[in-house]
Amino acid sequence: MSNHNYTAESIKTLKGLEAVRKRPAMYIGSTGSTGLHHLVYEVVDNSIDEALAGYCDRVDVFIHADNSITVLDNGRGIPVDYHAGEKMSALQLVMTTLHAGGKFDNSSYKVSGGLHGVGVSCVNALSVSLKVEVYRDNDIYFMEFSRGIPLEEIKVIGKTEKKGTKVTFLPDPNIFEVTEFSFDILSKRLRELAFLNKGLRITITDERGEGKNHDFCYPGGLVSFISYLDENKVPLHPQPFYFDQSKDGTEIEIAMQYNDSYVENLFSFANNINTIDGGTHLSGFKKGLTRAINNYITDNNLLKSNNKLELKGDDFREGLTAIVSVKLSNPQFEGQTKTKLGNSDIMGIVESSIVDSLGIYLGENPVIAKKIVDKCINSAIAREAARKARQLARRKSVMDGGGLPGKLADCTERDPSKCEIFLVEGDSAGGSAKMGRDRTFQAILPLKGKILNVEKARIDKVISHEEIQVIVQALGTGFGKNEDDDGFNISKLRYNKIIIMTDADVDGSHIRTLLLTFLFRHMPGLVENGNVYIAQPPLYKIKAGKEERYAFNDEEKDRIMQEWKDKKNISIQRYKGLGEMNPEQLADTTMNPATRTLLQVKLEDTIEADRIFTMLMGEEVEPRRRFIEENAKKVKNLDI
Ligand code: 0RA
Repeated sequence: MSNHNYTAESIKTLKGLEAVRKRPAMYIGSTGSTGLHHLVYEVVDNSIDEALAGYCDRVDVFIHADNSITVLDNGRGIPVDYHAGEKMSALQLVMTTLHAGGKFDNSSYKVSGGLHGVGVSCVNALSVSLKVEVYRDNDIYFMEFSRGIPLEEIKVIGKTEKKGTKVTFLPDPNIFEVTEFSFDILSKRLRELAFLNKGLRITITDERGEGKNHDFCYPGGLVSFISYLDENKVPLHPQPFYFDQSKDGTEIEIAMQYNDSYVENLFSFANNINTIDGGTHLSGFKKGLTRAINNYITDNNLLKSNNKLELKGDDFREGLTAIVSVKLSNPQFEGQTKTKLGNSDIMGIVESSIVDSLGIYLGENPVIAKKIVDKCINSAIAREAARKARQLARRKSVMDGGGLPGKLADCTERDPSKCEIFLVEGDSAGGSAKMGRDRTFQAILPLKGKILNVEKARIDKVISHEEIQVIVQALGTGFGKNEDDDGFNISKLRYNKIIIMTDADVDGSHIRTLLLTFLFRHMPGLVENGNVYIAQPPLYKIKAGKEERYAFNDEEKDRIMQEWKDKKNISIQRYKGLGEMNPEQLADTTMNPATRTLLQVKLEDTIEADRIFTMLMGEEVEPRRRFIEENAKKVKNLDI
C-alpha cells in the first residue's frame, strides 16, 4: 500500500467499492448463503460472456480447503494495458470499477451479467483477498487486492503459452453471515449453465474433505437439458423437438418434449437467468404453441367427431416439458425479484418462430403429431369432466350447508393470518388433536387413509377424490389453473399455516408425501408462499420414575440416556403413532407454538423438486427402485 500512487481516479473507484461494502445486499441480493454463492456466479458470468463471444470453451471452478474459490477460464484474458484516460491498468479498472466491463468491449454484446449484473468488482470489494492472473500475449500478469484495494501495481510474474483469466477470492467474513460454500448449490447452477451454453465445458472441484468433482459438457444443449428433466418420465416421442434462431443479435432456443404425465413443466431463461416469473419470451412460446397445434388440427380436420370440444391453452401443455432460452443485448427485467422478461418485441419473435418451425415439424412427423393432438384432445375432455365434477362438488357442499366439510373442527378466529390448520392422519389422532388444540386459532382436519396419488391422476380424477375435495373446501382457495372459472386463489386461504401431522412410521411418511405431492402439483402457490409446514412429533418418550423427557431423534435420545445413565428404572417408549400420546402430550410436544418445532416446506429448486416428485410418485418404477437401492443404507427406523 505504501508505494501505491493514489490518483484522483483510484480514489473515485475506491468510493464506488465502499458503497458496495456499505450496502452489499443492494448489489448481490443478500449477505446470506444466496449472496455468497452469487459471488461465484458473478465471476463465472464473465467467463461465459467470453464463451458467448466465441473466445472461451472451458471454465473450471475450485472450492479450496479454506472456502476460497478459483474460477479459471481460457478466454482472451482481462485486458492489461495502461488506460491513459483513467490513469491505471485496464485490469485494475475492471477489478475496481462498477460496470467496467462494457467500456472495453462494445462490439460483442454482454449477455450474462448475472441476476444483479454487478460484475467482478463487487466480488473484489466483498473479498478479504482477491488474486487475479491474466494469461495474455505469452505473459502472466498478476494483481492482488484486499477488500477491493490494490495491494500493489500490476506486474508480470512469468511466461505462459496459455490464454485466459484466473480469479481466486476469499469472501469477507465481516460481510457474510455464511462463508461456507455448498458444492451442491454451485454444481446445480453450473450444470444449468452448461445446458444453456451448448458445448461449453464447465468443471467444479471440491478440495475440501474427501473431495468431489463434476464435469459438465453438453453438445446437445437444451435437448440434453430436456432429457435430464424428463429422465424419470415416459416420453411420447423419442427425440425432443428443437429449434434455434439467431437474428439481429437476438438468439432464441427452444426444446420441448411431451411425456405421458399430466404435468406441465415450462422453464424459461433470458441471458442464462432463470426467469421464474416468465415474461414475454414465455408468453410468446405459449401463444405460438397453441397456434401451431391448432393450425395442424384445422388443416387436417382432426376435431370432426368432437366438434363441440374447445381446446384451451392448458390443453396444449399437459405432459409437456419445454425450455425457452433467449439471449439478447438489452434485457429488461421486471417484477420485484427481476425475474420476468419485459422486452415486448420478443413476444412476437418467439411466437412466429415457433408457429413456423413447429408447424413444419408436425407436418413432417404425422405419427408424432397424432399422438400430441390426441393428448391435447384428451386433456380438453378431462378438463370438461373436471368442470362438471367441480360443479357437482360445489352443489353438494352448498346442500351440506356453509361449504365447510363436516369433519373439520374449525377455529373461532376469523383472521386467516392468525389461523392454522392441522391435516391429521387418522380419526384417533384427529380426536386427540381436537382435544389438545387451542380452539381459538387451531383447526383440525382428520384425514382417513391415503389420499390419491395425483402424480398418476388426471385433473378430473383429482377433483372427484373425496379427501382432496375436503382439503380444498377447508383451505378455501379453490384449486387448479387461474384461467378456469374457479381456479386457485391464495387470497382466499383461510389459514396462514397448513400443518401436515402424520405418524412417525412408514405409512405416515407415505401420507405426508401424498399430501405434499398434491400441494406441490396443484397448489404450488402455497409452497412458494411458505404456508406449508410439517409437524415434528417426538420419536421417543424416556421415563425415569416420575421424570419424563421427549426425544425428537436418535441423537437426542442417546444424549438423554447419557445424561441419565446413573438413574434407575429408565424406560423408553418409541412412539409409532400420534394416537399413542394423550391430548396434553400431543399439544405440548407437537402443537403448542411455545413448545413445538415445525419444519417449513420451501421450494428452492423447482427443477430438482420436479425430478424428485416424478421419481417418487410417477409411473416409472425403475428410477424409484434405483433411488431406493441407493438410499436404503441411510434408513434408520423402518418399522414393518
Ligand atoms: C473486459 C474486456 C474483455 C474481456 C474481459 C473484460 C474479461 C473479463 C473476465 C473475467 C473473468 N474472465 C474474463 N475474461 C475476459 C475483452 C478483451 C479483449 O478485447 O481482448
